[in-house]
Amino acid sequence: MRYLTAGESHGPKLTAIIEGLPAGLSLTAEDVNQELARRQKGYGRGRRMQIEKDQVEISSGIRHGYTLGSPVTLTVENNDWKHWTKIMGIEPLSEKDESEVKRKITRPRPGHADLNGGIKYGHRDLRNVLERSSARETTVRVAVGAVAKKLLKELGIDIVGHVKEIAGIKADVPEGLSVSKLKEITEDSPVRCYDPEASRKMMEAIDDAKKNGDSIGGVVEVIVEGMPAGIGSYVHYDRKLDAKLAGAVMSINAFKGVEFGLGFEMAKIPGSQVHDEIIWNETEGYKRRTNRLGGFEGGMTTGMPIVVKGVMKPIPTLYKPLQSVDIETKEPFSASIERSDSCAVPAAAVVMEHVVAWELASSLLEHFSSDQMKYLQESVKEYREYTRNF
Ligand code: EPS
Repeated sequence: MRYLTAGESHGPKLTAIIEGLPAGLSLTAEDVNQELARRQKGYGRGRRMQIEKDQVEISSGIRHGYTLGSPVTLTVENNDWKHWTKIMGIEPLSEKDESEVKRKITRPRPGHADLNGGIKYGHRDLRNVLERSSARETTVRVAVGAVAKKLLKELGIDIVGHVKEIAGIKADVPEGLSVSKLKEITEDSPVRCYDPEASRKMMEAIDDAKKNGDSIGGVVEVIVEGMPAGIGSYVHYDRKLDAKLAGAVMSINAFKGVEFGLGFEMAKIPGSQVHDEIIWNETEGYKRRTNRLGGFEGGMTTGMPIVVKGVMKPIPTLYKPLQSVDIETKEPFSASIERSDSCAVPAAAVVMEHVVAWELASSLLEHFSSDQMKYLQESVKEYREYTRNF
């Protein structure tokens, strides 16, 4: 399976095309819309989220509620586009409009794609960079991931993303909590966090950041239950599934690091307290007594829950901007101020959930190559049986 996305933050719409989905997967616009609504929530978002009410239009690949096996096209309109039709117009500008729209962005924001993107594509109006590098693109990535989540669900695989930490405030989350419990609790939290006391402090930290014209980041975690063992491979670097997941997580806007299980903590403790002992019982087959490695050994799933964390840096668009250089005059200036969110970590938890869902769904289709959901389900069932008795 593969997909492409297209669209600018203030352009008419965002588009994704998914190719390689099996036929016979039940899918409706509502399946996607409920995930888009989850991404739009979260304490700390700016005004843009009040303008948008993200809704998908599915224009190919589905008939009467089921995938056909042909490419699926998903589009989400930008409501804000109507305010940007001149600035972001597709057609050449008339002379009159040109003077109106001329205000170029020439002061790159430190930490954003502005300067490097301008250098790369030769854009002297940095709007040409920031429109596509904006995290608005994560909208259609969630739409794509929603389709993947539907496929995982039909294979008995459940997934959740939640917030572990914002601005150094850590959530107290009991170990081994089930995905369904985490979902139930975090869905009602304004910061998508299990711990109510930490949630309160996180919201205070967001208020403070907003007051100070600053932004804050955090750590999000995705947990997946039900992945069979042995997906991915140890035989070649580009077939290691944990490596693919790490790449996918790092591709989310503003993400700067990834950890599996105990992650960087492993550097501090001996092997006897890191590796997970192997056990077996008739009903469940092979298991690990603990899950410190987060569901991966040798680039392959162990059959234990996948536990992966990602760190999101504070958003680089600051109302109290840092110093930058005007690319026209080369004079030092404060960076451009663009409308922004003071904290998008709760939304990022939803984005990461969907990005991980996509990688896992793709890896399953690679392993159990199938053009029909029915055969995919049968193959996975048979394989689970095999791994239990191996
Ligand atoms: C973003 C800036 C803000 C965010 C946006 C990402 O948008 P705007 O420039 O329109 O105020 O709200 O996020 C989204 C639009 C979204 O859907 O998540 C940026 O510069 O990355």
